[in-house]
Amino acid sequence: TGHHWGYGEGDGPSAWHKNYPVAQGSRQSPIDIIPHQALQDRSLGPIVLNYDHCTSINISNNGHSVVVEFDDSDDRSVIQGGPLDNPYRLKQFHFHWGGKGCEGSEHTVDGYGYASELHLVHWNAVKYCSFGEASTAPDGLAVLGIFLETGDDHRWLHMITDALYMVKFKGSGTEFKGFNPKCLLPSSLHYWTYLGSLTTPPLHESVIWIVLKEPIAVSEKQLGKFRLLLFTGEEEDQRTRMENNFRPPQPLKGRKIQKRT
Ligand code: SG4
Ligand code: ZN
Repeated sequence: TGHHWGYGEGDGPSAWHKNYPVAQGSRQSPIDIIPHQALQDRSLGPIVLNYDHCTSINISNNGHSVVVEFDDSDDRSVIQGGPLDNPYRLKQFHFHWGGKGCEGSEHTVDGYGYASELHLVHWNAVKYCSFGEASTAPDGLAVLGIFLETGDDHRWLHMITDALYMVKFKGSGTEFKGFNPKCLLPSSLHYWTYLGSLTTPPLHESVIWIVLKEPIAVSEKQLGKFRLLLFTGEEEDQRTRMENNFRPPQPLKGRKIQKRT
């Protein structure tokens, strides 16, 4: 902990392995998903999202992304089914995005990226006592990835983009109650799933990834509001725009991708 990392020239993804050797490990994320290589497993059920209670607490800028945190003291907001043996509790969601065009997602599909990617991070509270403990266990986390493509305005993303001016600087945050992430889901929950890692240091190989096939549409104007955020704190003289905060695809190393249509 405490190592400095970022998305810049010297401290970006290609340098992370120096402080975090697991960056070159056997189950790193993200990956390029090649749909025709994904296997349909008959035992793989649909994913079920129970986000009926609005347990969001706050929104903040942690210097790497914008994060909405949830009350995870009970099972009110969980993901289950699909590849998961237990319900996993929603802890937070955050975004990755580019500076322009159709670059910005972490996962790619047949080599193509999307403008942004939303990650809903959940942890296994049946097997582990805390998020911290779960985040180092091979089945500790389940992250639901949703692609954002540019198109029409997204009706509900405004709830978030309208709050971004409050969290412009690294270290800033504000209350953000009653937000139900259900409104950010596409109509289909068909997905790809594989075993991977956190996509930022400490890059723990603890994530069961579930990536939805169907993207949601958001407007350029909405994405533009994310790009007004800063990687830097209020006290820093040099201001750096928060953009291109994504890690590129990592080697598959023999892993199998499964799908559910
Ligand atoms: C982003 O940097 C988030 O801001 C982090 O959230 C998150 O870390 C990190 O990405 C890695 O998560 O789904 N992309 S990812 O693999 O969830 C964690 C916070 O630091 C541990 C709160
Ligand atoms: Zn992420």
